[in-house]
Amino acid sequence: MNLKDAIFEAKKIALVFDLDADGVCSAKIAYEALNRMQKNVEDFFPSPSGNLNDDSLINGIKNANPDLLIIVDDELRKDSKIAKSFDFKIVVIDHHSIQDLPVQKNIHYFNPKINGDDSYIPASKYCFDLFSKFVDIGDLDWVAAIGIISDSGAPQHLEFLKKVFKKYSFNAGKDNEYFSDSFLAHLGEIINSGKVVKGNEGALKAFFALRDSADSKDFLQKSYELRQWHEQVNEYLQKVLEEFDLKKEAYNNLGLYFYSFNPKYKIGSILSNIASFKHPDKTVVIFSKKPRMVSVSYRRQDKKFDMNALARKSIKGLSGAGGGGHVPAAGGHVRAKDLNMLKRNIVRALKEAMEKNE
Ligand SMILES: [Mn+2]
Repeated sequence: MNLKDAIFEAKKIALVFDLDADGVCSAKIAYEALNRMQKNVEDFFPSPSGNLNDDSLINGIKNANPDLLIIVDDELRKDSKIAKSFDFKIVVIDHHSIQDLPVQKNIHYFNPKINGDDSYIPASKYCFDLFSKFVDIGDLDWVAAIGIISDSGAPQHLEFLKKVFKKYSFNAGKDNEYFSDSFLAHLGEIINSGKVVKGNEGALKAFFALRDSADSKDFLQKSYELRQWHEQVNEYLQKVLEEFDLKKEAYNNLGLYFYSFNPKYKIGSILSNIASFKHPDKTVVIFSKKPRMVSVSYRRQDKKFDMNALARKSIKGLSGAGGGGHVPAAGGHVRAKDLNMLKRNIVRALKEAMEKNE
């Protein structure tokens, strides 16, 4: 399928994107590219990756009634309700796992892994490259750079990032591997605070601020409320990081850390990133407990074990559970009452993986 033709043929386009900064930046790039092709997008659906089964999402799309649905930075699996419910054209532009791709005439999948490209390409950079083939979006390179840095992809895209920082004279910070203290990392954190404080609604707010911004300065001005959220989140995060050090459950023979908490904000993913970069040779699993569900973040920065495989394996047999992601980082969710079962599954799966490695 030709992406350009599919866009030109479409009369009503809706956009689904992941809640994090890479997802929001991918949505901005897709939106702007479509706009420059004289195509307007009217309906936006932020939705967490691996969770394209949510009834409110399905109903929202039904009501929007598009003839082209574009999904960015979210993995669409063959068992997803989106795949089963709709027969209009669906384009997925993603960089997550491709092991459960839907095979349907109306679904067109763009993922670098399909062509055997195993290099790590965050979705915003992949969107940027894909749309750049037929529409001029060169001025959105800084948006792609935010997505790269926020999705921990800087080491794989150093040349691109160096060019962007030089072009705009942005402060690159001291961390020349992950750019974690750079100006664009800061913008990524501001975008992420939408998801962290208000979930879907906050991600949508972050998207609108970015969508309506001509450049990075403009975005800083338009994101006033998000920046305040960011400060609140940071304060809370420092407190929880101290608690992680004191209260984590260590399985020393497995090189495994568990940490459970009742989060005030959705910081599980950020917390697991920071904790795992502090302990790159440990498998760090964070459980964010809510009344009925537990969100899970799996991290292993030295890549000795595959977190996508661990996430998928550990939820097997648990109903209402989901999970998946990348080799160093994955996420998932289980029902609260299955938490102990999940922990046992993780321990068992890690033991098996260790034995295989030996
Ligand atoms: Mn991503």
